[in-house]
Amino acid sequence: MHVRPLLATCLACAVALVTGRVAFADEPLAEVYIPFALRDGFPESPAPVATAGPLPTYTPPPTYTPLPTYTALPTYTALPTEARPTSTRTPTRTRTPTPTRTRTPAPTVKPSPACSELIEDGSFEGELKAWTTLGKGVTVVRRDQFVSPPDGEWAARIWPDDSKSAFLMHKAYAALDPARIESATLSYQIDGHTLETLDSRDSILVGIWSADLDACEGAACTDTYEYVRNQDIERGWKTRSFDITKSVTKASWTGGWQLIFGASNDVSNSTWWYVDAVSIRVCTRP
Ligand SMILES: [Ca+2]
Ligand SMILES: [Ca+2]
Repeated sequence: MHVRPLLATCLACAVALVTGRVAFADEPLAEVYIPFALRDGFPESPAPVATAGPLPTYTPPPTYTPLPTYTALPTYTALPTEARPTSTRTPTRTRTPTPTRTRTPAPTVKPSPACSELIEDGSFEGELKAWTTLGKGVTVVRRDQFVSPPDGEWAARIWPDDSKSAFLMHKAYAALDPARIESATLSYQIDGHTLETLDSRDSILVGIWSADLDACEGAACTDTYEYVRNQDIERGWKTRSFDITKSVTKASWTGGWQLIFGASNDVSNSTWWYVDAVSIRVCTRP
């Protein structure tokens, strides 16, 4: 048998087997290939074919479960330090030292300064014996219906004429030693009266003046302690007091010093003054 035809036949058979058609009528076969099993006759019984057991049940692999996403652990935060409570223990009481008693020294007994009165007849009860006057209109008057002296029965009155001035001056003293003078105080009582209706027409001054006006000039000769104009008059007796230490110790007044009351009137409507209880009290250091 030739191989080529046999292959063609077998191919046809195979096609027939596959397609279910028999092509034997159209294509004569020179030789039909018969398999050895068929050529040798069919076996009486087919060889038993091992029966395949049931397939094992398919067990699917376990479903893959993804691992949980890694979560970073929280950062460790240190626990706060516990505040230590402040001790409430009461501090130990400090003993207050007892102050040392200081012995108070006994006060020094200061001897009283010796004081004296320089004005002679300051109450004018002796009719101007220690006084001098300059100009007209200075006199002493006794208590009557017009005047009531505060000291004794008499007082000095200074009543210049119109357009005139008048002065009442106590006798002079030499300058006192400033190192020895504790104080020098001038005091007096004064009562002014006026008929003047205009301001600053009449006036009176009270001061300590140089006893030698020719030895000094102008304001350097006078220390005025009071100056009263007619419109400033307060009716009734008024007490005045001044520290005149600087005046009575003034060495530049070579002729000494003296107390002066000086009044002045203008052309009309005169003004007059009563003066009493005049005093200059000087206290010296022991
Ligand atoms: Ca008097
Ligand atoms: Ca006048």
